Amino acid sequence: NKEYEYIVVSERDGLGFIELNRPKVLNAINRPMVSELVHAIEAFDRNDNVKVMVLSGRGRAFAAGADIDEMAEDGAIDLELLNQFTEWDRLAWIKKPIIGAVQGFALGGGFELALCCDLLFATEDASFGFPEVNLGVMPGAGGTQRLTKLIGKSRAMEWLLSGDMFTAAQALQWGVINRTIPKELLMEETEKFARKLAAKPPLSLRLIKESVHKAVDSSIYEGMQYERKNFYLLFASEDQKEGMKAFVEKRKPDFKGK
Ligand code: CO8
Repeated sequence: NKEYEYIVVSERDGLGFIELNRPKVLNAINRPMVSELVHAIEAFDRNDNVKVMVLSGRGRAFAAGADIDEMAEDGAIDLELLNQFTEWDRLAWIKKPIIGAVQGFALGGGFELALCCDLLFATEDASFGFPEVNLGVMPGAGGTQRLTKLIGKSRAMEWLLSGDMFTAAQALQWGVINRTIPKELLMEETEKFARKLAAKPPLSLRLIKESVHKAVDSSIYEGMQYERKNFYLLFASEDQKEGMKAFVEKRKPDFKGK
């Protein structure tokens, strides 16, 4: 873990933890942090001991956005040549479930990072927003697309055009997050849920995640063909045989991830 400067990673009991670690600047996401994040998440994705990942931020924010200092002087051509989002976009290809545990601010790029998670748990005092409009820019890492697909045009417009911060209660009501949790219990409850998922057959988790992603991005017909292929594919796994046999024999299944 010494290889990372801006994040902290750890692994225990089938779970991979990634914590953003620039608390003094509310975990503002600079470019090296994106590289580290993608590197760490991809490493957990390949690590057989890790079934589920948990992403959180240290200090009083999940992440207050991309690092404004870093990009303040950039020009459009600098950004085009930098092509920084090729790395970021790889987060969309991660196979294992990622649970985001959000406390404090999830703003701008920090909110976009949260939207890359499969499930979001947040403290009651968390706040979410896209303040880019107040800086003369706009989201650039999927915010306008992911939020709109998630909550629909009208609500996304309100959020994105106003730049306002919304409460966790509002985010919950609009279906952006899965649940709110009292602050002192956030990590405990998130971990409990992650453990529950980690006990499931990993191949099912992978193909369910992949199929749900497909639904966001395709017609019902196309998505259902995709779902069916994944459904059939699971019948090639030992875990399917074991899961169904265990049910018939009225015992607990012993899943192997194969
Ligand atoms: N970038 C750099 N530094 C930041 C950022 C940021 N996004 N957010 C906070 N900080 C720093 C502050 O400058 C301050 O540093 P210092 O102590 O040296 O002055 C420290 O964090 C603490 O912040 P505050 O003193 O401002 O704390 P407050 O509690 O008063 O305010 C706020 C908290 C309201 C969250 C405030 O810090 C704020 O408005 N931050 C900026 C939020 C923002 O505009 N975010 C959007 C950034 S643009 C963006 O994300 C574009 C995404 C494009 C793609 C990204 C891919 C990764």
